[in-house]
Amino acid sequence: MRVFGAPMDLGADRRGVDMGPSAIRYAGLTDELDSLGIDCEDGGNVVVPSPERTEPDAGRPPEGRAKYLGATERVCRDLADEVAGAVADGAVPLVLGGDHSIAIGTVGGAARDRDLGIVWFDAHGDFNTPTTSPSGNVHGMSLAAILGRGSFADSEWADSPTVDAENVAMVGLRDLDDEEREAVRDSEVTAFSMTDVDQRGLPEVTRDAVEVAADGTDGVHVSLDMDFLDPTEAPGVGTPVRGGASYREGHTAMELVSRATGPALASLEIVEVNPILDDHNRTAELAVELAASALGKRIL
Ligand code: DIR
Ligand code: MN
Ligand code: MN
Ligand code: MN
Repeated sequence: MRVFGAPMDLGADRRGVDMGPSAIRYAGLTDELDSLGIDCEDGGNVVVPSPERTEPDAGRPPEGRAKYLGATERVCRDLADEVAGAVADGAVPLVLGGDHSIAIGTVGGAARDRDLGIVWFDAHGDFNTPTTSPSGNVHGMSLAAILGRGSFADSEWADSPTVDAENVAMVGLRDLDDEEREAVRDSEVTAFSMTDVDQRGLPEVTRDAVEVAADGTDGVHVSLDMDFLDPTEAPGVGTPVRGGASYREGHTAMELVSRATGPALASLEIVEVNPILDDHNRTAELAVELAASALGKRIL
């Protein structure tokens, strides 16, 4: 396992998620993984320019708005190279965010030489494009970018990731923009909202999601936006939304991910931890616990 930090906050309005990787390391990530017997090295952080020294309109899309797109592309290209390097060395990459725009880099690297499916745990769809986004924030567009939707079809990301929409499952949705909702409905992705979780239970939904991602692929990438969890458990996130997964549901989902994917867990990322809004680092501590569950830790 190789850990990378991506202290990225160009993709979101609120400053603070750039401190996410530090907070998660401070919460004891590598010690926890060591105690599980996982051989874990820390590859350090990718370099992210500060917004004060970055031109928001550089790399502007032909239509619509995507703030800091040029700088985001550069960071994601670097991250993709690091992640692909880890994979080439036989290590499973674990990327710490940073806002969710970094998923473009993580997946770009993780899927460079293989077909991956994705399970995307998130309150949000991250399915906007520059023309549908009400905010212009790239963290709300990252899954659409990964799938090359809209104007992202001609963007030059690190490496065109080998991800088919039919192998993407979203879990935990409860806050979609209007056009984004239509885009999710019209696409080939499988979307499980919190209504599905309420009605069918998280274990069943998670099993289905993993099956979608694993079907015919070489492995599964798990992207965990900490706002998947309810803000009572994870208050330190960029954009909290009520009605999320409970503490136990979070662990159950991650345990099922590891049980169901086994050696096929290709890569993992944990994003949107915002220590400024947190309560004594509990969200980062929860991120460490959830990483451990996803990587095989069990109560008994
Ligand atoms: C909103 C918020 N849908 C947007 N997205 C967030 O800006 O596109 N994604 N918070 O994580
Ligand atoms: Mn997200
Ligand atoms: Mn590829
Ligand atoms: Mn989110």
